[in-house]
Amino acid sequence: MKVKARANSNIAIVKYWGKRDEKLRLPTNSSVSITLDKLWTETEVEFDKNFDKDVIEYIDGKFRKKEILRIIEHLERIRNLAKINTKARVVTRNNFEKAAGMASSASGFAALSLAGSRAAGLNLSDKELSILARQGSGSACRSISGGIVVWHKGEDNQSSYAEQIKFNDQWGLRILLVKIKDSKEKKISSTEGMKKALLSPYFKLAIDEAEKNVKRTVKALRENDWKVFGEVVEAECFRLHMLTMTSKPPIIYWKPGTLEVFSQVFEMRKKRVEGFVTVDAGSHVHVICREKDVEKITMKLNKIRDVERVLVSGIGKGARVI
Ligand code: 2P0
Repeated sequence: MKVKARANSNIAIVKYWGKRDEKLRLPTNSSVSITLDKLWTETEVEFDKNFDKDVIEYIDGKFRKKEILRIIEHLERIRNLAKINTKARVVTRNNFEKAAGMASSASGFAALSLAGSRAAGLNLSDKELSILARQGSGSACRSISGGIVVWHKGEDNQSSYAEQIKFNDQWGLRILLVKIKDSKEKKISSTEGMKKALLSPYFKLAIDEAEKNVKRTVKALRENDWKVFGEVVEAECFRLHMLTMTSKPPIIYWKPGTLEVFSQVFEMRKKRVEGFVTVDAGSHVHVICREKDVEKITMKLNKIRDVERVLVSGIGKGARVI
């Protein structure tokens, strides 16, 4: 059977940065993310008895060997669940550049989990899909349900999954994706970066803080408390990068343009144009703001020399068959 699915990417506002089980991808802390409507991966999976091996195709680019092996490993998980041993053909494409701190593995493994499980004859619930996607890439479990999502760190494989948070958006929440020029593919993958972070002397403190920030974020969303929400978004960005910078050896993902964006966003806030910054394992900045301020912030950031473009995203939907 052949099934095609689309999954949107997500930006973490409480960050995942550390695993307590490498194989199952169980995280050291819970996290929260916003699904992005502008960035997505589409993946088609076909299982056929006539195939003698798995074939993985990436439209508009090439996968590295390591990436292909990781996708085949995920097909194995799906085959085990469906109790089949048929080989598959996978065709995938992103509408954005992969591995530049823009979370392609999140939308990628979410789309693969949905298309693959359906093509294998399974009809998994969102919770089961989230558990499956998590094993392919941690952040992918947050791209199943859509909206704003909390990933419960859980105790074991079955209790570590993500679900949508109830949120009545009175802000017109927008995410500005600010691409910094000359940011080639990131050199240190998140998987590698997380291993190095375990050696930071601040690791335990950072984990405790993340759990508190999950609670603060959920409360701020429930109460529509913009100030607290924004404070936590930025605190989390700096908690993550404090960990990367104090890793052994240190990792610095930022570029000069990243800092220039921070500086302009902080300046605008003094004039009540309120955006809050967050950065993943790369140099690009995501500015979280309200609809009323989108134009002013976008115009200002587009003037920065090191900014290539600003893309305005709303809150995205969950993974779906197309
Ligand atoms: C996050 N990131 O919470 C954090 C913040 C990047 C910075 O999750 O090893 O690709 O595949 O489980 O999910 C990126 O890490 O890592 C990520 P793996 P993943 O979004």
